[in-house]
Amino acid sequence: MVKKNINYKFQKRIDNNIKIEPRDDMPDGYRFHLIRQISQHAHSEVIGMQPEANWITRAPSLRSKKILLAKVQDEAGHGLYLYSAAETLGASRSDLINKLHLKEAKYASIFNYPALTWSDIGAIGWLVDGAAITNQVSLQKTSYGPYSRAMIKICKEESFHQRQGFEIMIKMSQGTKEQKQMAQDSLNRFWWPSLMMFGPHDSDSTRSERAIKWKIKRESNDFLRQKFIDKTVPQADFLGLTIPDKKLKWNEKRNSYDFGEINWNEFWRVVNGGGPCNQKRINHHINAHKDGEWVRKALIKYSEKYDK
Ligand code: BYC
Repeated sequence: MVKKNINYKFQKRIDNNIKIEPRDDMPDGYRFHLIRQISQHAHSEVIGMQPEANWITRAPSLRSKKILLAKVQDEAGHGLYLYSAAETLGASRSDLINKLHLKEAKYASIFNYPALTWSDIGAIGWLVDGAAITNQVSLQKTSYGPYSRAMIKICKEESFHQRQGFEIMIKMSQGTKEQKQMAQDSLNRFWWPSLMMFGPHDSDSTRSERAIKWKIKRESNDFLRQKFIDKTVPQADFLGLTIPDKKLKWNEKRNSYDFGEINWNEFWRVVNGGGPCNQKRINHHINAHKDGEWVRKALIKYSEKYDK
């Protein structure tokens, strides 16, 4: 009876768009759903540093090196805001990281694809950050206060990241024939995995129903994917590049683009650990985490000594 009452009151707050804060009563299901999503989001930010960091030493100019360095640092910051938001729900950061290392927690499938050329760094900024912003703008209105506030700050930085990527794509596509070909090749490889970032079709999205009821998610996977396609196709036209989808066509009636079927077998294979770089990404994270152990120990000692 008491539990029923809590759930009723809670849903009423959600329906009235009142943010839920860490000390408020909340159903266990809401808490666990958020810890799962926020921690996976945090893992994505941190694992997402790897393909880009791979190019810091090879950036073609000092200017592009400084910008890329700042972007990769921003991603680490996003991870920190998000782990902190998960901690406000009672999760422990070391547990969350442990789950990542044991492959019990997911992170965005896109980061299991390699960044092979400099123009891949452009495509990542343009498409991957572009897709991430489309999703995260809607998450700014998520029902959990700390997550929603983290999203506001993250979106400001992500829009700079998207422009960094688009600037590289402009340079490459207006460069030599070979450079334009490199830009096209990056678009060919990153287009479909970027569409997969939005998750499975709504009909296969097991988490959506509760997430939408609790206003954790404000828009569905398919809605956001369509929004991203509609805004990105004109950008590809501007670059003079071709989106690798023969079925892509403007639909007057829907006022949107129709597009081809995503390879869902590939999506689930990559999500479940079978992508080109899954093992490499996790190994790298495990090693970096071990290397950083002395820093964590030193911080604990310092706080035992001085933070009384
Ligand atoms: N990759 O029921 P569904 C960035 C999983 S990083 C892997 O639709 P949900 C950046 C899903 O977790 C930005 N797994 O789930 C960083 C679920 O698995 P479990 C990353 C995926 O949660 C560095 C199952 O499939 N953004 O910007 O309702 C450099 C069923 O799916 C994926 C976020 O994390 C996927 N693509 O919806 C550059 C946004 N899709 O947990 C850029 C926050 C689905 O049941 N997250 N799965 O085992 C979300 O908005 C939602 O969690 C999702 C999925 C839309 C991703």
